[in-house]
Amino acid sequence: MDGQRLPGTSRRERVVAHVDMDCFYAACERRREPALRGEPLVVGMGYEPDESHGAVATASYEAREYGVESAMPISEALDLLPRNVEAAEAPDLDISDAGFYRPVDLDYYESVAGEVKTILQETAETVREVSIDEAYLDVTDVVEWDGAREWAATLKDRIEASVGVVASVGLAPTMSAAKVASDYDKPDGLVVVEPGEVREFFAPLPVEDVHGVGPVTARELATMGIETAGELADADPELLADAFGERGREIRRFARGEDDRDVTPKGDPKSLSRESAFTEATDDGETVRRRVRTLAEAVADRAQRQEARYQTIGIKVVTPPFERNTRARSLPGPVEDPELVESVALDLLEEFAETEIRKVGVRVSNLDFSAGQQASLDGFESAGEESAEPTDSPDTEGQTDLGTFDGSTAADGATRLDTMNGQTTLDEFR
Ligand code: DCP
Ligand code: MG
Repeated sequence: MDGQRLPGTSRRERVVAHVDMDCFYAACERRREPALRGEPLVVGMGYEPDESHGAVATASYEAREYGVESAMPISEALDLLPRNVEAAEAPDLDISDAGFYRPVDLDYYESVAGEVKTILQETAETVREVSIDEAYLDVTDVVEWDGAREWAATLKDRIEASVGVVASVGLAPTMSAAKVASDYDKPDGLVVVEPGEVREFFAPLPVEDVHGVGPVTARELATMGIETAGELADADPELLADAFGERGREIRRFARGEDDRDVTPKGDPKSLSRESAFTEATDDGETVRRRVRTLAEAVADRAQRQEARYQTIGIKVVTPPFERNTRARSLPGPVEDPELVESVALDLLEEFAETEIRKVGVRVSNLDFSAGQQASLDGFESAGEESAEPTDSPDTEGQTDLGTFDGSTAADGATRLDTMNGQTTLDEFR
């Protein structure tokens, strides 16, 4: 959630996954034109058939063997890898050393990316999308290190089977290590770096692989005799601070595998939530209720500070080992009412009386930010008609299941309703 810890709670080592699709634009082209599979394929920005202008957006791994790479001018790519159609006609060219070229079709790639992201949102509690083909997932609650490889293999299979493109996945206790891990064995990679192995994993890698180190910093580090992440990890922090300021210390920390960043969804919040784990799972109702009251207060306070009103109030209950249960209740209209957050949360919690619980959370969603804006703009009191989101579907007697507790990053507020395990699942997604 937001990384802050409440007093008396513990935080387990996180499990972060980084998912990055292999030669994504080329993979999309192959999905709709299967004859391109296994062939050298170049996707060009500004590319036109029979012309040589434009730049390479991506190249399939077969085309990369000819030296074709992203951002290269198409004219240069054509020198390395002639067009298939031309090679077929030219006596001096060998068709087996030629490739296919296609222009970029971003709308199509975005639709494919949307299918992948839907799977990711369904898989993980928190998803941070960082580009069209890349996302971080916090999967601390759904996977343990013992089962990490199998979990990632299942995710990869699911993406390939239902979307038809291949993802490389890295799992590690930090975002920066997970990113390097997903890139480590591309294509079709699956690399797990367990806690305690991060520094060893980084050590032999070039400094460019460390988060925050670009080509310029890498060149400067090289002049200081620092070429690998291991050398950066062992470098004198004062020297690094002299050369790069505070950032110098930071890249050293990243090279040592220290990275406290939390996986947080991007964009406007679609929900506000707080959660908290018990040091040991408990079935003591009063202990759990007390924690839920604290969380409800914290969430209501945050909503107030952000001038957000809410129409849905929900809880999350995690039972051992990692089973997530979410319940929510929708109100007829948006409110700002801390006492209601507490009473609804406690009410929903009753279903779990005498259940052993390891973690609880409280969330408000279906947010409406219009009140504050309108008041400050024209002094009108908002009745909430201008809600930023469409209204949630009605709750079925508290049985509504909020698919991703805090992972909704919907920019357009699209709301999907489908059925899972016989319960209504309400899943906000992009
Ligand atoms: N892209 C682009 N121009 C670049 C780099 C990338 O247009 N200079 C586009 C095309 C890629 C997509 O973004 O398909 C994703 O970028 P990646 O860096 O993830 O590259 P790929 O997915 O193509 O390859 P990889 O298998 O290395 O991830
Ligand atoms: Mg990629």
